[in-house]
Amino acid sequence: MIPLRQVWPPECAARYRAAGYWRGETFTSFLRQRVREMPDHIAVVGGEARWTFVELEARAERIARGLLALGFQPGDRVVVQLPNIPEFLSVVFGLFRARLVPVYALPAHRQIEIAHFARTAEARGYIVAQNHDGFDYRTLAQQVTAEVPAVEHVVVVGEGGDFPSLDTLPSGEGVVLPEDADPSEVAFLQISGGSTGLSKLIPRTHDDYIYSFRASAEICQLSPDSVYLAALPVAHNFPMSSPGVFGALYAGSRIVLAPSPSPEAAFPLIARERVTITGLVPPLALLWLQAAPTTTHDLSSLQVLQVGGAKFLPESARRVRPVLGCTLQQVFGMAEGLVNYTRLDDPDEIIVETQGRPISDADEVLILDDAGHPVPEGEAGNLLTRGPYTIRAYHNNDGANARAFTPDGYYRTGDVVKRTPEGYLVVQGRASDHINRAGEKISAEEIEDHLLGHPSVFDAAVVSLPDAFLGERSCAFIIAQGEKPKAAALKAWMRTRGLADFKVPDQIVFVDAFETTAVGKVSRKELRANLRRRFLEQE
Ligand code: J2J
Repeated sequence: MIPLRQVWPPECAARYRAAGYWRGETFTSFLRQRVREMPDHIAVVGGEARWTFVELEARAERIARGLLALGFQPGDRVVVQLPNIPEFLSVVFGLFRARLVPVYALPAHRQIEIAHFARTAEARGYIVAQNHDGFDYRTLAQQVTAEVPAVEHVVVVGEGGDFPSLDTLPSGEGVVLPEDADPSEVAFLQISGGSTGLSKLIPRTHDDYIYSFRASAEICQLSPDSVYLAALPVAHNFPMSSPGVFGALYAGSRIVLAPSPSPEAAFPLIARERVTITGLVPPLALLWLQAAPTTTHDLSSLQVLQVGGAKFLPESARRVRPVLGCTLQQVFGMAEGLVNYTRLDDPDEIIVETQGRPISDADEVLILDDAGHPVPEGEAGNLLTRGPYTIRAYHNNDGANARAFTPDGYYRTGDVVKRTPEGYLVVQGRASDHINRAGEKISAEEIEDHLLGHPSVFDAAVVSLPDAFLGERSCAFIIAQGEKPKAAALKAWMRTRGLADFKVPDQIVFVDAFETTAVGKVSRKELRANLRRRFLEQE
């Protein structure tokens, strides 16, 4: 087995270790530690299940043995596509125990995305739930294995049908579990928001990721008395690590998995489990603010509501304390690394007006103009960052690496921010052309590519438009060829492509032509900006 690596320069790595950011822990070793300290503490609640730390570890070990007995080899990558069910945790800790490398897909992903992750990660396995939200993932697994034959093993949580199910894995008696990982190894591959083209894979090490969620748990003041509600899909980096389910388990807190983030599903769980903290994207926070005043469920246990993934506007932010009676924490993070938080004891103005400051003193932040020079303090510029939990390279993607990282290892976030005198960041917008639809990032380019595959589409440009509820919605400007299709038909066709549903354009506008300059075609970026500006002026 050749473990995947994420390379920080040796002197940086040495500094991060000496400063105690990287402590040599792994996912397996920290779970072991909790089992020793608090074996019978309920760690995971979801559906009917209430698992103690001992049970979680025992289940993970059984899965680890079963997967190795099935034929996986340590080092193999396994795409994991599970909703918010307890098995998400037993499966991923099982993978870590077997030294297999999870690749996290969202429940919304479909054939095109999963096949892309499987190919890019060279995955040998795919673990799905039988069913979620009315969708049968076994059908998707059939399609993916037909398209990517290297995916040899599918395991289903629930009834497996043609595939083995988690409950009927071989017992693996006699299978010797491998030694624990080197903490500097890549533990898993996370999915990028995908600002250009298809999503990139983000290799995160035990050292760096555990530091980020351990420090996050401290910032959020988690303790064994805390109860974290995973309302957003746990495969997302935010509910996974900021502090998310892993930060909560690290702190010995209890995690509760909500099947959906809607007030109808989440409020009764908050009341029953006495939830103290949860995280939402802005549109869901708005729904909660709307539903809370008339709910019959007791939400008084809630101490902290985190909001992140997209900009939470100050007018909405101001309503959180009066309506929900808890502290708002703004979270501005990215799966590539850097996470900013407002602190729980910050003055209201900072909590309402800013997206927080970095986790770590070792997070290096640059705010540069387009020519690469630092902007005067307090002015808006492009955010670049490097530090003890920000990656230096994507997995297997030289082109993206050349664009996204500077030669001295800074990650170009694509976000445009200002810094306050206190060192807090205020997100102004972004330089890259993606749509942040309720926290889901959609690449304009990826959607344009699909639209161009339709016989009646001559050209397409996809832009974000402001949306009162979603924050941003996607709008496709289309030049038709031949007979102009109906917008609804075009959307329906997009739905058949095997893409996550959130990528289907919210709005379609037909235009006769795109502008060109005297010199020739304008850049796609300018074209999108112009279309967007003119459309908004007309409204
Ligand atoms: C404005 N834009 C934001 C915010 C993220 C914690 C929280 C969120 C993510 C996440 C995450 C924003 N205001 N509060 O991984 O650990 C936009 C920025 C950023 C991009 C990253 C975490 N919070 N954003 O959203 O990888 O544009 O991570 O660069 O999905 O979301 O998206 P993603």
